[in-house]
This record gives sequence, C-alpha cells and structure tokens, in this order.
Amino acid sequence: MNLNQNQLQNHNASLLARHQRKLAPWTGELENAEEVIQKLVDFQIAIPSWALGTGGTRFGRFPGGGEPRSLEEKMDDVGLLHALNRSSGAISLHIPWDVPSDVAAIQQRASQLGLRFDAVNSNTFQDQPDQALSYKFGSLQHADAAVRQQAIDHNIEVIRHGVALGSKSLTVWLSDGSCFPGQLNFRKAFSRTLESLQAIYAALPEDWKVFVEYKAFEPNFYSMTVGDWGSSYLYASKLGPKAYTLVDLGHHLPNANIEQIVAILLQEGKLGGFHFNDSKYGDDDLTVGSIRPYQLFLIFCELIEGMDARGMNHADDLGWMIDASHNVKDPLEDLLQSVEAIQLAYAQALLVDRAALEEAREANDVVRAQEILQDAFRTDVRPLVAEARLRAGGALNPLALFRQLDVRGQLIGERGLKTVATGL
Ligand code: LRH
Ligand code: MN
Ligand code: MN
Repeated sequence: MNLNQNQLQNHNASLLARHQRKLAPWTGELENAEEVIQKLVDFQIAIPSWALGTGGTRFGRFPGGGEPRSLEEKMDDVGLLHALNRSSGAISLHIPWDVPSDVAAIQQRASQLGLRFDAVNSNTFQDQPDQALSYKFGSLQHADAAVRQQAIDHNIEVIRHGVALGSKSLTVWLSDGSCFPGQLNFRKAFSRTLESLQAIYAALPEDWKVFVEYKAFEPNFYSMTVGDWGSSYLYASKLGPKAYTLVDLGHHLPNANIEQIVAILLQEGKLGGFHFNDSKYGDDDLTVGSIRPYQLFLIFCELIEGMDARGMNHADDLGWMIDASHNVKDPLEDLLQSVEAIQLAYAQALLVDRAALEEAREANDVVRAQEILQDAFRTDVRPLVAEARLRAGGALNPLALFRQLDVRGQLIGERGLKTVATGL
C-alpha cells in the first residue's frame, strides 16, 4: 500500500495549531534551534530487513499478519515508515534471507520509495538447505579450511550483491566461538578468523567499509571469537583502514559502559556503526529507548562530541541502524517508536552545553557536570523532532496516523493473515 498524501496532509493540519504552540518556546529561546532541526532532518536511520516481521524467540513465534512475503514487500514496508517519518530512508539486507532476484526492479522500487541500501549483512550462523558444509562448529574460525573458504566465499558473494545495489559496507557478525571449556583453541580460532577476514577484506571495493560486529554471548555461551570491542578493534586494526568496529547495544556483558566504549573507538577512528536496540538482560532486541533511555542519551553525547572533534558528519560518517525485533508488537509500530527514540536522544544530546560541561569537568565540579547533562536529558524535545518531521514532509505523529489509517489492516488485506517474513 502507498501512504495517501492527502490523508497525511489532513493529519498534519489537524495537529498543526497544537504543535506550533508547543514549538513556539523553542524557536523563541533556543539560539541554535534551526541548526538542531536541520540536523534532525538530515539524520537517517536504516531499517533492518529482518525486523519487518514479528521476531520469534527460540520458544515460539506469533506472527501478527500482513508480514512482507518478499524483499519487495519488505522494501514497501520501509518505504511506508519513511513516508511517515522521513527518517527511515535506508534498508539493510541480510543475505541469504533477502537475495535480490531482479536487481534492476529492486533498484527502481528503491528509488520510487526514496530508499538507499545500507550495509549488507552476511550469514554464516545458520546452515542453508543447499549448503555443502556445516557451520555447526563455526565459520571463519573453523578447524577445516574448506569450511572457512565456504564462509569467505559467502561473504564475497554478499559484497557482490551489495555492489549491485549500491551498498557501501559489509557487516560481519559471527556466532563463532565455543560452548564448553576445552572445545576451542582460542589462539588458533583468533588467527584463523583473522586470516579469513583478511581474505574478505581483500575483496572489498575501494570505497567500501567492513564492520566487525562483536557480541559477548549467544549462541556460543563459553567463548565468542569476536566477543568484545577489544577483539573487534584488534581485528579491525589488523585488517586495515577500511575495517571498523560495529557496536550493537545488546551485545555487551551486563552494565557495560557503552558510552565509554563509543568514546574510545571514535577517538581511535575505528567506530564504524551502530545497531540500536534496548535490553534489560541480554541481547533482548527490545524497542530502542524502552528500557534505558538515559544510557542512549549518554551514548549520543559521546557520539556528538567525538564526531565533532574529528570533524565527522553526523548523518553520513557512521552507519546508523536499528537491530530490534520481537514477539508482541506490530513490527512497524515498534520501528516507528525506535526511530523516534533515537531522534529524541540525538536532539537532547545536541542541547548539551558542552563548553559549560567541559569547564565543570576541568574544575572537578561533579555536581554541575551532572546537572548539565540531566538538564538536557529532562528536556522534552518532542516538538523539535516533530518539527523536523514536518519540514521533511512526514507526519506530525506517525504512530497515530499509522493507526488512524489502519495500515496493518490494509496490509493484512493485501498479503493475508498468515504470512511470515524471512528472518530470525
Ligand atoms: C546478532 C545480530 C547480528 C545479526 C542480527 C540478525 O545477535 O545482532 O547483527 O546479523 O542479530
Ligand atoms: Mn546486531
Ligand atoms: Mn544481536
């Protein structure tokens, strides 16, 4: 389905007066309100193709109906999100869940929907039906060179798909590791993985990046071969200038100080991108900002400070992506919430008085430093984010419009109640 522009305009018209009342104090008082709004307009967050269906847990899956049945329909869903919020103008594909059959048609659809292709993701954590050798005991780390080669070849094929679509980066997440002490020689696993990554790196086009995504646990529960930011950083450094670390918020041991990790990686020029989600326990993949919004804000504070210090462009120089999906919400509503949570954290972080904060830090004024941060965090920036959406041609309240138009009902009408999207 396409979003009807008249309905969008009517929706905005009905909310406009109220919105303008809420925005007025901002444009009156905030000196750089225009700059903040423009940064929000420019900021795009890629949607993972695997989050468009209800994600299951290993205990079950409860599809909600109208899920996309093909890559084309996944793109249509992202197009819908983008039409509603004008901030979801990119899709990240996972191969082989989303192998493009007709590249020209896919590209045409993308340009109609105003989408670009973000990082492509390889998958060596599952065996595919037509696959010769198994990844049961790992892929790039495997003891058998033939398995490693198969995994390398797969990654190179993913790069090829990405090149055809206009992607500029490959994300490699490995489930490689071990479940029991004694199972794996850590040093061999590290060097085999490095060698395999080097073979993939050699196949990267000149203007591409490779993101090495780390994860502390799951599905291996004793050791993960790319288990933390330190090992990811090590692989990325040894690989070369086109390799970066990717931070998935759910991939840390409990209570890790992710904002500090971000600061250090940025400082070293090795932060490549993000998978946003939220969690209470592990890799819960919950809606961004639903559990720890303050942590998200603190991460954005470091991002802005670190990116500005390096002269990086907020919108383009890192890969921004959501990686969240679960059982109990409409996936599209969930993604609208996640995008908005990211924008709110970004906007709040843009409000921080950084000069004053630095002064307080230098003077060891701990109380003042905390006040400065929390002042920004406790500010309701929703009118600024809504204004950015409005200016970009989106809806003042995307979620309300989604419900008002019964988008899910329409998708069920088009696709059926019992559709299940490919993915986790
Ligand atoms: C692993 C992960 C990784 C995968 C995705 C499906 O937990 O975060 O990014 O590609 O989930
Ligand atoms: Mn991830
Ligand atoms: Mn994950």
